[in-house]
Amino acid sequence: MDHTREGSSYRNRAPSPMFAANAVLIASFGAHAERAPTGDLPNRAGRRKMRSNCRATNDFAAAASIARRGARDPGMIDATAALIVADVQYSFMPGGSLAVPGGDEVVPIINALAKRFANVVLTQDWHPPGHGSFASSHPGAQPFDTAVLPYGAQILWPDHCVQGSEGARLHRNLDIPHAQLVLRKGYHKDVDSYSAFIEADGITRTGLASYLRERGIGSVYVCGLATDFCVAWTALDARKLGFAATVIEDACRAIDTQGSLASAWERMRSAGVARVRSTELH
Ligand code: VGL
Ligand code: ZN
Repeated sequence: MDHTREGSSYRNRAPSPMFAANAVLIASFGAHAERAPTGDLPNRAGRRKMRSNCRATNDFAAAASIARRGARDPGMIDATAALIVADVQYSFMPGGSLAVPGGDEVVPIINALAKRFANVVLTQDWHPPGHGSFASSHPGAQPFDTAVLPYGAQILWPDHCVQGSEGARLHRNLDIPHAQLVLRKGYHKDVDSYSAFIEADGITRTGLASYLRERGIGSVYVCGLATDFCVAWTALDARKLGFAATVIEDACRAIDTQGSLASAWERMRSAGVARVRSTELH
């Protein structure tokens, strides 16, 4: 089995005198944790979830440190989950170059939602000028045409989210000061990336899966823009990479071109992505 360095040193520590008293908890972590975390402990369901996250991540030290952090506050989603807030940027707002209908309506919903997550990742679509997903980069093409690029079919978009431009900025009313990571994607000139995990070539990784695993995170909740592109592709890749994934539908808005919204929901359903409203989350 493949242990992180932290995992090995944790495992090699001398057993504590509390060993017997904490036998139940030790059993819940399996044979690899010889020393029980201290402090308030999560309930049985929380421990079960942590154990399965551990299996997904192979990161026992991270799971143990999450357990040490103690029981969750009421209203908080458990500490092994992360909220991914996709592309709440001006290009996707009403008046932006790739406006998503009602795109600005998600901002207050996401602000409220994010307060319930200890772990929040923001993403930014972040294209260089002349990006391969822009219709303007393909002579004779119009926005929303489909082109065949070396990695497959690609919808061509109006220029949007150009690195450093106003359109690429996160909405100023987004109020998530505790967000820990701003992940940029789509910065390779010839490859698009709707997904926050894997670029559109299906191969190149952004690093997000490793980041989450190192932090003992085993499930993601995805919201933002757009439901049928960044949100859906991120949730689908999360499943592919072994994470539990949930889309919070009222905290998303869609582009919906060429049947993209219906097909995204269908692909997510068959991949085991859960679909909830923010009021149903607990
Ligand atoms: C997106 C179209 C083009 C998205 C990004 O974030 O959903 N959609 N680039
Ligand atoms: Zn884009």
